[in-house]
Order: sequence, then structure tokens, then C-alpha cells
Amino acid sequence: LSMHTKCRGGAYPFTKDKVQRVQIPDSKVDWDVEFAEYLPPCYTAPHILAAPPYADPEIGAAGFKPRWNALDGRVSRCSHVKPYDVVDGFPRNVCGRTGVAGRGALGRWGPNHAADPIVTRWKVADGKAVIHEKTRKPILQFVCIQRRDSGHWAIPGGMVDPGERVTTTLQREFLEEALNSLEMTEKQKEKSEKQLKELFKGGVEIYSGYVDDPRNTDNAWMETVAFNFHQDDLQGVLYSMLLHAGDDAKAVKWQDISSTLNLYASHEDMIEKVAHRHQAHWSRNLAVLPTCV
Ligand code: RP5
Ligand code: MG
Ligand code: MG
Repeated sequence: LSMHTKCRGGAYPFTKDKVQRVQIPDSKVDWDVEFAEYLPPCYTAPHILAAPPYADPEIGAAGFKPRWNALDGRVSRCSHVKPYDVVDGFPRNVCGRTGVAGRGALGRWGPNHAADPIVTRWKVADGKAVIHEKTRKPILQFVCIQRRDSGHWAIPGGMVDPGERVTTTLQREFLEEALNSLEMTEKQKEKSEKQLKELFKGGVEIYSGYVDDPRNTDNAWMETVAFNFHQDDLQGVLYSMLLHAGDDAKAVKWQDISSTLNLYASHEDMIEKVAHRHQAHWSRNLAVLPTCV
């Protein structure tokens, strides 16, 4: 991702329009380009300043000595993109200016690491894979959740807890958001985990890097590692498993994959990669190849 767009311009999310981002033309996103009059508002959400366990203290707070661009105890402050600059004690967004300083709604200064499980199966009808009429390619479906915070449809991803393995985060977030494991009995949870065991063994990394998340600021931003867990078997467990939205998801569904999706942050880009990986249908607007004369 060379330039972010969803974290530029307009109001910062969840501020009821009270915090407006400074408009930044494409040409001035890059920190290396002079922007003398740039004076972004500084905003950190009240629930972050209230210091929940997952959030950092304020920069300069007694005893807060973050190790930037390094593994800081159990928290990774390394970017997947590149080492970031730290200016006057504040880490700088690896993808440039966002029009707002501070942490916004994000807990950590610098990179906030998430993981995104992209769980896929083939669309079927009468026991057979459904082929797209235009592209003649099979249609892939993924488990898509509706975010409670913004209402956008998204991959059921979540934050990597301190010291947590990404493989654990992927499975935990899928269980929480798409199967509502937080409201299951231990027995039900065990059953779901068992059902998913084979699937989650075979994940393939699709993307690792910056996420164009609307919460990003000049000093705090989302990064993720996205894995695809695909089931090829048209009779597999994914066809009988009951989806049930939970935690920060308010709805969940199997979503047909195509280029007309309009997902949260830069999730479409990750889904597109998955579609290509499986040679599944993506866009009905096939590229028109130049003809030789
Ligand atoms: C996105 O936010 C990531 O790609 C991931 O899907 C999600 C993690 O944040 P929460 O869902 O925990 O808010 O940037
Ligand atoms: Mg979650
Ligand atoms: Mg989430």
C-alpha cells in the first residue's frame, strides 16, 4: 500500500464531527515533502486516555520508555512496512500524514498489530460449484462480519494480544466474531475448535503490512497479518457450521467475492489477493486486450 486514503480528510471516527482532519493533498502525504503550515489537531479518545490494559500511557509519562522499532517486552513495536521515524518522542505514521495527531481511538503509539482470518469456501448450488456467467470462473465466498463500531462489512480480524502468536489471534478472533465463542459453554467452544482444527492448520499468508484503517493517525496506525483458510471440499464442515456474530461484530454472513465489494479499511485488497490465489471470479469487467493489426 503506497498511500492511504481512508484515514485522510473529514471527521475522525466516533468524534461526532468534533475532530476534523487537516485536508492533505496527495502530493503532501509524504513526510519528506515540505508542508510548513501543517498543524493537525491532536486527539486521543477518552476511553484510551482512561488507560485500559491494552493501551499505552501518554508519551512522556513517568516510567513509559517504549522501545521503538523493536520488540518491547511482549509488545511488538516493529512495523511490517519499514522502520519508522520518531520525532520529538512521537512515532511517525509509516505511510505519511493523516491530518490528525495523537492516538485517536488506537491504544498503542506506532504500529497497532492485528491479524485477519480470511475463511473461504466455494459457492455451491445443487451440490456443485457455481460458475460466474461472464468470467466462467467459480465463485468464492468468505466469512464477512459487520463491525459494531462503524457498521462496515469486514474481515473478522482483531488485535494481537501481548505475547500472543498470530496463529492464535487468527483463530481466537474468528471464533469470537463469527461464531460468538465468548458466549459459548466450554464444551461448545471445544466442539467448535475441534471442527476448525484442520482448517486452521493449513493457513496461507496473504498479506502483511499497513492497513488503510479510518482510525489511523500521524502517530498510531493499524498493521495486520492476513491468512487465508480455505476449504476446497464441497461437503466440508464450512457448509454446516452455524455462523453467529459476537463481540465487536453485530452481524455475520457468507459473502460472495467479487470486485464490487465495499469493505472496511483496505480489506478489499486482501480479498482480491485471495480470489486470484484460487483463480476464482473477481471482476466481470475483463481487461480488454489490445488487438494486433
Ligand atoms: C483492521 O482492524 C484490521 O485489518 C483488523 O481487521 C481490525 C482490528 O481491529 P478491531 O477489529 O479489533 O477493532 O485495521
Ligand atoms: Mg475482536
Ligand atoms: Mg475485530
